[in-house]
Amino acid sequence: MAVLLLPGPTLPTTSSPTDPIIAVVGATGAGKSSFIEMLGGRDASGNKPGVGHNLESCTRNVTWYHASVDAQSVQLLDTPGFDDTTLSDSEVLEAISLELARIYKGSRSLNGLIYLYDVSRPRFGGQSSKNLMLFQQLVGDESLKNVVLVTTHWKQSDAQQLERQDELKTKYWKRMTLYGARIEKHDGSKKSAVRIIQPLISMSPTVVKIVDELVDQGLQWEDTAVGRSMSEAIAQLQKKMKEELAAVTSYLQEIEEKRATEAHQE
Ligand SMILES: Nc1nc2c(ncn2[C@@H]2O[C@H](COP(=O)(O)OP(=O)(O)O)[C@@H](O)[C@H]2O)c(=O)[nH]1
Ligand SMILES: [Mg+2]
Repeated sequence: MAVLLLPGPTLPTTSSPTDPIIAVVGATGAGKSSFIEMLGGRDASGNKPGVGHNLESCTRNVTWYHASVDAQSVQLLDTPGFDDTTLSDSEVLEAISLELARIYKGSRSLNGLIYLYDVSRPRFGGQSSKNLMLFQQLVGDESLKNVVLVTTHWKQSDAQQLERQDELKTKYWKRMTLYGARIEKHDGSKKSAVRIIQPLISMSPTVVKIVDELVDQGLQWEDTAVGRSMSEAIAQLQKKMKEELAAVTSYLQEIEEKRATEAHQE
């Protein structure tokens, strides 16, 4: 895939070339759009983000919002969730990557990334693990200092959530924190959203790994770390489907042969 920088989603008209830029990522339903709405985010037409939008997974679009955080103007990038390794999720990752590459060509880079994680999810499964790996490959170790890992969907008196948060801190997110990523808890309030985003706003912009690979190194999507992981995952999926199809075909053939033998005996 060549880095064709087609016109991307419009930045709100209120944006200034010096506004800090923050991307909000995470699985579908983690609370990305809610987080942006909580900060008063509006798109170029003045619309709020579509919270709980079940069409999100169909649109696969990244959307820019403008917000004012303690009188500081910021640009927020709302992204679809890269939830599994189907072909369309590869498209989601591509869409995010291409938008970041596009703004980089216009001399703009991210000041920060907010990675939201729904702590009420029963367990950190294979999907969450894949998601996290892809996120790290997209960002790269050097930009992890510009990342905040945020737990959302906190419910009162749920001890398991604390256990899960502990597990994230000591296990799954440990590596990222060693590279400077922060961990925060979002209670769903505006105050909490402001507290989480505030330190990122004053950070120096960073060139995330995928942008360096696509633009500075001129790599094709397939040759980037994320692109390679996606191709491997898709190849595995295709292999599995092929095997399943072969098993079904052989089963049908067996039935057919059995029927033919029975018909012959009658
Ligand atoms: N309890 C709780 N619900 C939340 C929280 N954040 C989002 N939601 C709800 O979760 C659903 C999905 O949120 P949304 O912002 O659309 O998630 P997105 O897919 O990541 O953009 C919506 O019904 C939200 O109201 C949170 O921190 N706590
Ligand atoms: Mg959303």
